[in-house]
Amino acid sequence: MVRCLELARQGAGAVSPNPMVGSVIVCDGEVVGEGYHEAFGGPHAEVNAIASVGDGAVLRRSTLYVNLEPCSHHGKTPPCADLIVEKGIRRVVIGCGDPNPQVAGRGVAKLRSAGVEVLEGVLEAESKRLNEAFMTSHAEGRPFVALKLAETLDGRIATADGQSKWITGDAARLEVHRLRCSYDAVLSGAATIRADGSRLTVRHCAGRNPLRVVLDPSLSLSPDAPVFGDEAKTLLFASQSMEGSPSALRYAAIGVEMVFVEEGTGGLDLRAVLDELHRRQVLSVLVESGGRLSASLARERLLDKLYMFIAPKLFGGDALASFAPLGVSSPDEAPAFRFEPPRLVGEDVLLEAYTVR
Ligand code: AOF
Ligand code: ZN
Repeated sequence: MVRCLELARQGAGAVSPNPMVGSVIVCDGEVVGEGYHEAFGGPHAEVNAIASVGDGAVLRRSTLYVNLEPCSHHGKTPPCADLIVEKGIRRVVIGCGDPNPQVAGRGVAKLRSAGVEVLEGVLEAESKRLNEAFMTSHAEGRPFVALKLAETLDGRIATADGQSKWITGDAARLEVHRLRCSYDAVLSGAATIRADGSRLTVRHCAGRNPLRVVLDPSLSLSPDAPVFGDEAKTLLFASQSMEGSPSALRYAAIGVEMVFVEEGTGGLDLRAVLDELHRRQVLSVLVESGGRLSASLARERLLDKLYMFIAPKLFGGDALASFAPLGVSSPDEAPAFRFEPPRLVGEDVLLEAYTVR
């Protein structure tokens, strides 16, 4: 199963909105075949693994390992559960169930009713974690939302003068670009984009550019801003009241796609933004923004994960905090997180934390 997960990861950045899946075939204690889901719309992991074993007699004596329940539906490809039965594979070992309502247990049921021995839940937590975006998208009906912060030891993202370049070092910057590749979308607000001259593209490593999502309620950014450059697609969210305005027409003229949503108290209605991204099959969003948007996401309990790059520096209490006021009066009201083991990235520390709900 460890090898399945390793294989599955090779599909990162190429399979969304489908899950990352790897499969290994074992006969008499030896790996005789393997495969993974390589591209969206392409053959599933199980199909590739089975195809890699030429000999039908070997398959009939083998166990198939896969990190996600085999599918039972006719999608862009025929059901993998049927293929497994047809090939006479006797035993299947599964990492975790498939939350896709078209599958959701039916894959396992199909296998069992055909007499295949099925073992479920092997490295289940690791399997769910690998596809956390796919899982959240099905379970919550919205994208998985991660917030990236580059801050000082005292939780500051800019000096009192508003300077934020550069808090963390080169290694952290490279790591952020790697993160961008693995997310379907990168989201930021107009003020941060203006202050940083952000492009929100992947430049320090090889990989595809995610969709850029810009929140600019009053369409204040210039259409010439680097974030609208044509090296990646940008989706611009603005307030409903801007629809048909002269500024909106200027963006339309340069081919930037706009979505108009209602405005709440602290800016655009974030649930409406996430709803729209979900409709567009965006499974995961990496937010790289300022303290106001970070606080709104935390307040509305929309954060699934934090990536905090912490620089060994102090800016002090007059500098800009990573979160605007949250209105937490007692510790038990605070949004709470669970740390992953910390990791040194160059001279900085990367703390990953998951929301505890
Ligand atoms: C994959 N790759 O290796 C497995 C998947 O539209 P389709 O036919 O490609 O089906 C997509 C669904 O199939 C997907 O949402 C998931 O529920 C299931 N399993 N998908 O893309 C794979 N095993
Ligand atoms: Zn399948």
